[in-house]
Amino acid sequence: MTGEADMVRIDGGTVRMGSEDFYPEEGPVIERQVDSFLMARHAVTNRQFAEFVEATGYTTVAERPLAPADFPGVDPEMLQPGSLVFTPTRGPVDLRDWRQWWRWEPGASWRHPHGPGSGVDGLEDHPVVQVAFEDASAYAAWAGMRLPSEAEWEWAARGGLLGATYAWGEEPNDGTRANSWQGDFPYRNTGAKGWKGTSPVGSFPPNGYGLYDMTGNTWEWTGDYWSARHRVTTCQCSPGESGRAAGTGSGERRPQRVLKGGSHLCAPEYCLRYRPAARSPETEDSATTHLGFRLARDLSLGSGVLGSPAGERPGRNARRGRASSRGGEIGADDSRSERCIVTWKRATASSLDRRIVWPGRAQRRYWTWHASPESPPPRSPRSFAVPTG
Ligand SMILES: [Ca+2]
Repeated sequence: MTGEADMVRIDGGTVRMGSEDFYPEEGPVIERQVDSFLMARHAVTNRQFAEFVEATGYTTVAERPLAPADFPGVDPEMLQPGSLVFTPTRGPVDLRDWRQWWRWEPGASWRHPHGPGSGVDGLEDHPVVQVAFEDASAYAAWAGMRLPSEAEWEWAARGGLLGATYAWGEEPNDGTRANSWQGDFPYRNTGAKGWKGTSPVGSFPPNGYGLYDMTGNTWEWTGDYWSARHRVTTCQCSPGESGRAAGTGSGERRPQRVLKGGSHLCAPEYCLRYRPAARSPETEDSATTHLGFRLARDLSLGSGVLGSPAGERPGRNARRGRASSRGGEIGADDSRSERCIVTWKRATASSLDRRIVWPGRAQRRYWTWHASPESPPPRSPRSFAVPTG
């Protein structure tokens, strides 16, 4: 279990979140107050997640069958458990079509990150992947902690180096600073320090606060609902704006959360998101090979668990594999730094809904995605994977 010994005290302050210099979702730059808190030194590892599963019998979202009632008209045979897996291409491809390197893999889960033929033996100290938001929240509740808010995450990622492009300064990653893609995306990866894919936590230098992999390795869940732009600071407790409604976009009925930090797939020519200001959306029930999480905690004990689905208790319903993230009750915005519900405009001007048919085995699954020029995230019956690195 992630315990206090694994945590670093982060003194609070005013974080200037975002950037105007890269992708539109990072703007506008806003200021947020962050209270002092504890942040885990590293992401939750396979070893730690296995302890949780062993103790609770928890079944992750990717291991559960999809409910036919949620997907009328889809062949029930296609609703088997699975998740999204990255596979390098043979050579250069059109980078606008993420389907060439992402595939839906039946049987893929945290135990079998790349599908039934793969496992996590020897990867005990790598970050756990193929975990959905509900899974991360359940682990956090079990450990008596919570997920960090987006503001806390960005504040911690900067490591005291305020205003810098990267967590270490202004120079791009040369492969020694963080686990991001080295070579040509998505077909030739020479590997950061030789690691292609995830690397053991602690393999790369920590940031100024002693935190590992705040850049790269895996993207990490935060407790915040996604917004296509940083929210304006006007804070109105409007009862009409529930977190659920606000966190969805373009007709998407499943809430999305903010991911931070970039991953081992971040390649400058495709996705320069291994920066503290970078952010990415993910639907709560998504699981991929490049997405994990780390824990945070208030300095004072007895606080609630940020990011835990409303009413969810650790361990309960776990064996039944209840698909509670779909259609479940989602409470108001639980961002600790932004307690009241804020209103903001959903940026849909550049969005585009399409309907596609996934190739191969899952051909009859209907996939749609909510596309924008920089990051067209695919949406599946379950996953709304981020094609960014
Ligand atoms: Ca990371």
